[in-house]
Amino acid sequence: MADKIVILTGAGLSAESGLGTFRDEGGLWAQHKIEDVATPEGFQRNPDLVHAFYNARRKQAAEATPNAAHVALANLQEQHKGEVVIVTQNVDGLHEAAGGRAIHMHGVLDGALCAACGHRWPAPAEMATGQICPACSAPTARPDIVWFGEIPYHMEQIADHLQDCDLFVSIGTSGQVYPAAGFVQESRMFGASTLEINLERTDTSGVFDRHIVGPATQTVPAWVS
Ligand code: BJW
Repeated sequence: MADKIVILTGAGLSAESGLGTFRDEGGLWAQHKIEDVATPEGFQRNPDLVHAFYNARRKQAAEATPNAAHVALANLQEQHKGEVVIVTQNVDGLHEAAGGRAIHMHGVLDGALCAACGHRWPAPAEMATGQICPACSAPTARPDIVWFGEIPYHMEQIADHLQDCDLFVSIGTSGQVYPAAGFVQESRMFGASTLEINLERTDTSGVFDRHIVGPATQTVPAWVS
């Protein structure tokens, strides 16, 4: 196997742990308007609605357990002779619950962020409008989630990893949201070979060198072994 591997994961990885994806039939975006729950403007308009959306997802994620794909990736990180970097778009903690490590580019469900001063702290199970920031005392607590129009976290660190990886693998993501959707081209530009693992072909499948099609709990353990 390649020396340095960068793995991008998306909602499809956690689907078989019972967490809904966004764009599949009946997914989260079929039930909620993106502009209402996943933009800073939506939060300004109706913070109660946004808190209710993330409180429900926080509860669901806390009850979920890692599946065979999370475990296989954690084992790969543990056993691979080279470096295995996981960059996840997922805001659940299932990589860590499986014993792995991940760079959370879209934030975390169990985090709170002060919209005024940027301080971050562990979120209570239920967040509510007007909760006080422990650092600056402003009533501006929000979920520590990267919404549309905001800059994802750790972009410099991720760019460095993409530049010196030998293999880039995308697992369970539709490739519709940037900048993550552009990582495959970025890694290719620097000479990496590329592999997509997904339940089905995606809009960006054409860019990848190789594909493995099927449910993550079967395809990922088989690829890792
Ligand atoms: C399985 C499976 C199984 C199922 N096994 N597979 C035009 C207008 C306005 C903005 C833009 C624009 N063009 C581009 C933009 C930028 C915008 C964007 O990309 N918009 C697009 C919609 C066009 N992006 C942003 O605004 C980002 N910020 C940004 O670009 O800043 C500028 C900047 C960047 C870098 C440097 C400097 C400046 C921020 C994006 C934030 C995304 N946030 C969300 C919501 C918050 C998190 C949350 O609430 O959970 O993140 S959106 C949502 O989509 C979530 C996800 O992380 C993200 C990706 O979704 P994902 O994971 O791919 O899920 P799905 O459902 O789409 O796909 C699931 C896949 O799994 C499918 O392919 C299935 O087949 C598969 N699957 N079961 C294997 N069992």
